[in-house]
Amino acid sequence: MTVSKVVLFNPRSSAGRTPVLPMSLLAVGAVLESRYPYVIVDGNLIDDAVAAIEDEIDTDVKTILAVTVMPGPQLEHALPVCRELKERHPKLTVVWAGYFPSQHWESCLKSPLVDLVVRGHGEQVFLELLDALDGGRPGDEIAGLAWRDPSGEPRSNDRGPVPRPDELPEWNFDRVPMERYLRDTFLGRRTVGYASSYGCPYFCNFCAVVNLVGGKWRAQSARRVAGVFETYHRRWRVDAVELVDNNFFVDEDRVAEFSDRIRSLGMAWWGEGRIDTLLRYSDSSLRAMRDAGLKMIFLGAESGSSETLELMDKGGRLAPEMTLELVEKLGGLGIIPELSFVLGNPPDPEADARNTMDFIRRVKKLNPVTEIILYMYTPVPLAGDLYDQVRARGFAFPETLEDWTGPDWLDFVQRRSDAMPWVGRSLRSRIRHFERVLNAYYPTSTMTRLTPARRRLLRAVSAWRYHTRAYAWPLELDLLHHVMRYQRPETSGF
Ligand code: B12
Repeated sequence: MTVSKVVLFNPRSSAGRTPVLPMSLLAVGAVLESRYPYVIVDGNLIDDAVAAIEDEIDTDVKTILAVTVMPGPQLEHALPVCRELKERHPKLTVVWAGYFPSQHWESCLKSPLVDLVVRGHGEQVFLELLDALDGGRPGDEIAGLAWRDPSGEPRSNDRGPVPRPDELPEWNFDRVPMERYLRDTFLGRRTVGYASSYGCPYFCNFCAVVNLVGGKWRAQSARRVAGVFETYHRRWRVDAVELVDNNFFVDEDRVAEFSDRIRSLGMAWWGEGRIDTLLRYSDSSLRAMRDAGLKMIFLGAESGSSETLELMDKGGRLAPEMTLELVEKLGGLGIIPELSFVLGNPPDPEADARNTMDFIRRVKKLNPVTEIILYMYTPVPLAGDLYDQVRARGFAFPETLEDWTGPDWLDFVQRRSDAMPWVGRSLRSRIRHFERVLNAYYPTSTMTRLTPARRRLLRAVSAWRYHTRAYAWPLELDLLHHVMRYQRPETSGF
C-alpha cells in the first residue's frame, strides 16, 4: 500500500466557544510536510465532520485517518465519526493518538473502529508508522505503537522516544485558519496557544503526563520560542499567548532569556510551573518575566495537607508553607498565582477536603487575587499508592469505548462526577458549596465582564457566609451565579 493522503482530525472540543488551536495536529503535521500529503480537519469549525473527511478520502485503502483524542467531549465526537466512516469505508486505516488512547489503548483497540494507537508524543512514531505502511509493512515493531495481534488481542510496544522539540520543524500555521482561533480572554483580545517543551521531569502519581513521557523534559531554545511569539504578533496581531507546556519553567536561564527577548513585543502570557522550582528563581528572573508580560502562573498546589502531598509523590519537594511563600512573593511582583487543588483524596477524603479548604482561606488572606481551581481527584492508570487505594475501594476504568462515553464517565473525566466510590455525594456538595461562596467573596479577575459593581455586590452578599464558614446550600449565591456566571469555567485553566 502506498499512503496517498493523511487526514489529521481534531474532534469537537469547544462547543459554542472560540476553539483552541489544534496544536497537537500542527505538531504532527509539521513532520509530514514534504513527506506525505496531509490536511487538518477541525471538528470545531465544521458541522459535518464525516462529510469533510470523506471529501479528503482518495481511496479507502490509501488514506490514513489519524485522530487526536482527549478524554470527554472529544472522545464522544470521535466515536460516531469513526463509526460512520468505517461503515462506509471498511478498509480505511484509522489511527488514534493523544492523551486518551495513550493511556487507554486497550479499550481503543478492543473496538473495531480503531486500527492502531500511537502512544505519547507522536511525531517520530507516526512518521515511522507511515513509512512502514507505505512500504507494505505492518509496523507492529515500532516503539510507541499499540496494535492488534492476529487473534484480535490489543498489544503495546514499549514507550516511544520523547522527541526533542528544538530539532522538530516549525509548525505550519498556514495549514489552519488562524483567525478563527484567536480568543478573547482575560490575557488579551487575540489570545492563542503554544507548546515550547514536551514532558515534565517529575513523577506525580495523579498526573496523566507521567504516562506519556516517563520523567523526560525536552524544550525549545529561548530564541526559537521568542521567534514564534514574534510571528504570532507580526502575522496575526496576537496580543497574548497561553503556553500550554506541562512545565514551562523548568529551566530558569531559558525563561530569563526568553523574557528578555520578547519584552519589546508588549504581549501578555501565561504558563504552568511548579512551586518548588519558582521558589528557587532569583528576583531578577522573576522581575524579567513580569516585565515581559507574564500575567499569571498556573501552579499545582494540590493540597493543604503534607500527608496528601506525600501520597501524591509531591512530598519532600512541596510543603503547604512553600505555597504560601510563593503566593506572597508573586503578590509583591504583581504576577497572579493560579493554584489548582485536588480535593477528596484517599485514604480520608473528608479530612483531606477540610484541610485544603482551610488552607485556601490562608492563601486568600495572604494574596486575595490568587485564583483557585478546585478539582476532584481523578485516577490515572499509574503504579502508586493513590491508584492502589482507589482500586481497593472498587474503582475500575471502563473497558470499552462505549462505556467511556456513558454520562457517568463523561462527568468523571471532566472531574464533575458524583459517583466516585471513595467520595460520598455529601462531600462533593460540600466542596461545591465552598467553591460557590469562595468565588463570590473573591470574584475571579479572569472574567472581564464582571463589572466593579457586580463584584461589590457578590462580595457583600457572600461576606457573612465566608466569615462564619456557613457554606452549606448557598441558594442566594446560586441565583446570582445563574444571572452573572461569576465562576470561571473549569476549562479555562485547562
Ligand atoms: C489545549 C488543551 C485543551 C484544549 C483542547 C485543544 C484541542 N485539541 O482542541 C481544551 C481547552 C478544549 C481542553 C479541554 C479539556 N481538557 Co485538555 N488540555 C490541553 C492542554 C493544556 C494542552 C494540549 C496541547 O495542545 N499540547 C501541545 C501539543 C503539541 O501536545 P499534545 O497535545 O500532547 O500532542 C502530542 C501527543 O499527545 C501526540 N498526539 C496528540 N494527538 C495526536 C494525533 C496524532 C495523529 C498523532 C500521531 C499524535 C498525537 O503527539 C503530539 C505531538 O507530540 C493539555 C495539558 C498539556 N499541557 O498537555 C490538557 C489535557 C490534555 N486536557 C485534559 C483534560 C482532562 C481536559 C478536559 C477533558 C477536562 C477539563 N478539565 O477541561 C477538557 C475537555 C476536553 C474536550 N472538551 O474535549 C487532561 C487530560 C488528562 C488525562 N487523564 O488524559 C490534560 C493532560 C490536562 C491535565 N493535566 O489534566 N484541553
